[in-house]
Amino acid sequence: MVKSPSLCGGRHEDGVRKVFAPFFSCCAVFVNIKSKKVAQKLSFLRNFATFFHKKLTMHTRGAFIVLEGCDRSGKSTQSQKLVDKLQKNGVDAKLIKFPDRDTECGKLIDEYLRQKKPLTDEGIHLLFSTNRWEAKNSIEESLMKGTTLICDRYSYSGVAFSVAKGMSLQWCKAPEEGLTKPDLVFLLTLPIEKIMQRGGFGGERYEKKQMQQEVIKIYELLKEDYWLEIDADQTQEALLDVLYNNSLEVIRKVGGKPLEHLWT
Ligand code: T5A
Repeated sequence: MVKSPSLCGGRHEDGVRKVFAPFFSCCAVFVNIKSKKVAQKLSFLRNFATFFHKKLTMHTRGAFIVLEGCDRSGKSTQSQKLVDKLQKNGVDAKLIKFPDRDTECGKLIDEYLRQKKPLTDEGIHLLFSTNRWEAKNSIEESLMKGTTLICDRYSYSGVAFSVAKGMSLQWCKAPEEGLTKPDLVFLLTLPIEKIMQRGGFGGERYEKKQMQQEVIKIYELLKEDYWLEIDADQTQEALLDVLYNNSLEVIRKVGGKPLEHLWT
């Protein structure tokens, strides 16, 4: 299975670093000031101390994990549950979501989605993208501090919903270029009939059968090797287990990996 989550960029790792990093630094310095002869004899100890010093001071970042899927596929429910479960198990994790309806630009998006405000397709597409650019710095700061981010929708929603309306794929991807690339994308899939039976479907602008069917097709085009398609037609508990186990694996793997950026 996976390494203990407390060792995956969590608070405990910081504690271990704080206690042992100075110790190994002292070892390295102490071994350095010994006479050449002794130092030669003890060179293995210096290498050992330096190795562990590097290991303990190496930067460990958080993972960027995105949940995508059609409307009502259960993304918000599972994103919250996943963050709760990670936190309970000692992982430094935080929930973010797009659109973020609380920013100035998010308020315009909210009015558009609730059919209170008309906008051109291009206009709303760029607003959704701006909403993500507003958060880019804080996303990267959190990840570099070791916080794992669970993100409810991201650029793939932006592209899928706009292309489903008939816009060009290339045009829609362009404003997303340079945003932080996720380490893992979960695509929650569910037959359209089941989606329509779920609570609240039909209230917002895009919650229409044909639109959602088109969105599913575009997601298929966007899939890459860091995506994992998950059958969302299962109990919330069973679904959470799948998401949690796969998230832990990625959190363990991203450790010292640099951040990458979208579609470059
Ligand atoms: N959009 C978004 C764009 O066009 N461009 C963009 O760039 C972005 C980011 C709003 C719209 O904006 C579009 C896409 C959307 O049309 P939103 O704010 O994410 O996006 O929409 P919400 O209405 O908040 O969320 P969704 O409609 O996407 O629903 P979720 O989050 O997938 O589903 P959730 O968790 O709210 O669950 C829906 C219902 O199903 C039940 C829940 O209790 C709830 O009643 N449920 C289950 N029932 C049975 N079994 C399970 N396993 C269940 N899990 C949840």
